Amino acid sequence: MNKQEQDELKKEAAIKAAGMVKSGMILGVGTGSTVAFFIDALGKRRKEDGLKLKAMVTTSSRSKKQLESWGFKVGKLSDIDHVDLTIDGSDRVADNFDGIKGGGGALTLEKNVAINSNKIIWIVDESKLVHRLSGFPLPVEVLPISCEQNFRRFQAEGLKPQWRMDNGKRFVTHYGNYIIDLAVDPIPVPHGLADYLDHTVGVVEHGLFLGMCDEVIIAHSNGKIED
Ligand code: ABF
Repeated sequence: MNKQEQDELKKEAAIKAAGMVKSGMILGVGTGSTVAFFIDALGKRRKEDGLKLKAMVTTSSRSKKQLESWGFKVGKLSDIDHVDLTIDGSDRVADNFDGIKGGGGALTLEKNVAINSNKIIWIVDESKLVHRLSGFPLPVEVLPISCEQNFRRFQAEGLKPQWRMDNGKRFVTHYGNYIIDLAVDPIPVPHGLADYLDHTVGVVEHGLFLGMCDEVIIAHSNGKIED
């Protein structure tokens, strides 16, 4: 499947998701190339159907900029009580809807929005589907103050750590942290690894989104949209 065909699939999944948003909702909008198509479709609904949301939060400055270009007012998560529905992308989705996210570096805010959302829908093309979490390095956001120690710790655990790089320098997240991508593939026991990372001092957040997603909208290469 070439990029244009993949983009077409992403667009179809995004349009279906945009149709599920109702006026009066507090909406969470994620990050990524599929979500970018979702934002355009949402903007058209605002323009053509008069969609009016009660509030909106997003998970990255690039989504915020695109939403504002459509005239949406984007608030802060700390200013709202909860999110009714969050629409986001994902890097991998397993049969049980567990996911690997954070390929774009926004995993910390993505997880904070997700954990405060009543419902989560991921929009993906079929290339993201796996039977068990695999095929994509697991992003781990780490504090700079102990990042070298944690890198060595992950190495010793056989987690195959790699620094996320950006133009020859270490990628720096919105919060001034680094990302270590763990090339462990497949992830043998996702909950076990999530628990290990949750209890590793210096780890800010990781890209294992387990038991959080309620629905996946999948665009298949045969043109079918599966919900
Ligand atoms: C985002 O969606 C990130 O977690 C992830 O990197 C991205 C992947 O989506 P896409 O393939 O559509 O860019 O939420």
